Amino acid sequence: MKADRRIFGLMGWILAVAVLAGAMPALVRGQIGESVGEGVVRFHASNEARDGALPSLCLVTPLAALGPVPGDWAMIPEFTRIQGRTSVFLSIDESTDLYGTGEVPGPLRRNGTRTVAWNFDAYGWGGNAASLYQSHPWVLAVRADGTAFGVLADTPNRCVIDLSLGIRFEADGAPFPVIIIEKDTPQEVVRELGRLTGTMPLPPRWALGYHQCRYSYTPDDRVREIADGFRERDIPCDVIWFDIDYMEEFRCFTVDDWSFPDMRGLNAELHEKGFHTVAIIDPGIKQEMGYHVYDSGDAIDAWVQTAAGAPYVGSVWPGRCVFPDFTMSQVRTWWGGLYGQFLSLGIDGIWNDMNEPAVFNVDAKTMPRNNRHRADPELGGPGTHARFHNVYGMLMARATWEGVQRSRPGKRPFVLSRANHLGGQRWAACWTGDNTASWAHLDYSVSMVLNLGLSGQPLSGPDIGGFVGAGTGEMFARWMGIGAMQPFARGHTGKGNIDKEPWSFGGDVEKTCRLALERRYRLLPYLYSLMREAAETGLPPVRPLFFADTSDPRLRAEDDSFLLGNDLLVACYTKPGQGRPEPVFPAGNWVRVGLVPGDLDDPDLPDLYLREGAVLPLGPIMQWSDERPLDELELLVNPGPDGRAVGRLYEDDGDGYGYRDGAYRVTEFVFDDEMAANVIEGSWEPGSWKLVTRDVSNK
Ligand code: NBV
Repeated sequence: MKADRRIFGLMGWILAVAVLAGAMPALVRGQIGESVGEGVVRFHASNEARDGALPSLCLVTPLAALGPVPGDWAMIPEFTRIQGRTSVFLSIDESTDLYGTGEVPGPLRRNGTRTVAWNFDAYGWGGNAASLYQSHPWVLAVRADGTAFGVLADTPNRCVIDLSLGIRFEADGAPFPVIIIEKDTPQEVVRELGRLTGTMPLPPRWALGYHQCRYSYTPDDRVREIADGFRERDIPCDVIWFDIDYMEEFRCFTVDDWSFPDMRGLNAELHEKGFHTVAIIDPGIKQEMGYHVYDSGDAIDAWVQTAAGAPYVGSVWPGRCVFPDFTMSQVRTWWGGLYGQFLSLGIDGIWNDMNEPAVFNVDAKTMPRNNRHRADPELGGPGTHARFHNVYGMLMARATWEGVQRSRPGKRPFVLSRANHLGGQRWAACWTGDNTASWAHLDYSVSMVLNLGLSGQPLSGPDIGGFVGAGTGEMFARWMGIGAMQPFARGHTGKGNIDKEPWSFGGDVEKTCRLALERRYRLLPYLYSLMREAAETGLPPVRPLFFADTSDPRLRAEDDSFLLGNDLLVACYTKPGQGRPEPVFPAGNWVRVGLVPGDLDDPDLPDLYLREGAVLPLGPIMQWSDERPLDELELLVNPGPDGRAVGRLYEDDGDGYGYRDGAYRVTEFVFDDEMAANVIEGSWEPGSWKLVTRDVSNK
């Protein structure tokens, strides 16, 4: 007995020394919880951690403590400190399903996965990649009974999200708080996430059309050829993109006047034909005296610094580059100011790439973690790159969005950003980076867009057709079919790769692509209504099947299909060959619908099913989103057992901010033997419609 006590005493000492030396985890007792909203509680590791907490970099506004943790609150996290890292653990029961974690490959259901929130230039990423370009330290959990909670690790630092046994966040740097949202449904949790981290601003309607990109369309005549290629073949398209070769030796905010002697004239021509254009801008600024961006940035000492306080120089496309320190508002204002003149060339939207930030020829593929940012006090003041790495892209997108907004206050900015962070939907849409032309990547694209939506980002999509590698015509056709049903639909491919326009794989594939895009354009009124809902509430347009019935266990891991809004089920086939498994359906009579002549017979298009009780408004096929006013609507109706069906439509003039002053209209369509169209919100009166009702129920 005595000997035992001595052994335990000795072990106790060894443990204590190990903990003090930082080699063993130390359980932090006495975590502090405080209510910060209805069903929202924030926990800190301790009083000291709370008092010393740095400002949040993902919340819209700091959250004030409103009172103690509610008495019946069940989700209590356990904080541990391990070797300078903080770990927070929440146990879950076996039947709880986990989602979110942002831009991640693999299945929709995240139980058992490990993600590392660390923005990373992941060219040609694989299915096991732990880190891609964006970081979302966020998990949505849905219990067997359909109630749900969400856990947000409020840290910008590199953060491991380990879902192998419960929910564990482990991050470097200072102790961080976690925010737990507890609600009756996953939808309410996602809406609350939108309230806390912000929602996407309503995009211009043209951004919901089809986009055509490649690295790069050059010179100007090639751009004309592509644009005419769409119009001559009657394949709908709204946007043509300029990748880095439009620049003069990759200097941002310049145009190579050999390839693009009249950029302004080219854009005017494209506008004339119904196209908008988007141009790429990277963060790496060529270190070269006499170049206006370098000179003006240098004059305000704009660059991220080394630990020794000199401008950090890294190599990217233009060679030796410096990088704007977007953590300073003065730098964001300067950067935003560069867009005025640039956009006056007739460019409509901006694409921010390489903003993890990516740096060539260094092992970490980014700048050193001990680089210095001279952040403003509201971001917590100066700090290392380790603290600001994950928000670098988000702050760049913010500077861009704000600059574009200031340059053209009457229009809605459209910005696409490769790197981003939780909350970044306020400033940029997302594409999933340099994917490959493989069936596996087509498959990932479905669950990625779903999980991004469940992580606050409603406007995302992959490079349709795959960026790296050729792929086959069949794969391209399938990809266009699915991509056309996702929020951001852009075809893109890498330098030196084969052509990947809708007509590049021959007549049959071209026909499928035309049908896929005609479907999208018929759905634009519905998609635009969903975007408005996302902007208002944070609910994404692309939703997991389990949103239709949160207590049906069959739907929880389903990621071969998704819901567009609540009313349309998109059954995706992401394997080669025509064998189609029967989709899993939520309860009710889901009816397969055709949207354009011929789509029901095309084996490469995903099948679409309309929910029982829904009215789906379809616009006419247009070659671009504003080709003509929305004066004809076909209403697809699938009446419920009571013979009724309901649908909604949001409309405004597609750009600008008139809708904020009431220049919009929400119409509710109620079918009960006959169709009634009731305007329930807004005062916009664009003219009258021709309405045609089609009952698809075969009843
Ligand atoms: O700007 C060129 C590419 C771009 O096309 C792609 O979409 C980005 O993800 N960019 C990366 C830089 C180099 C890629 C090899």
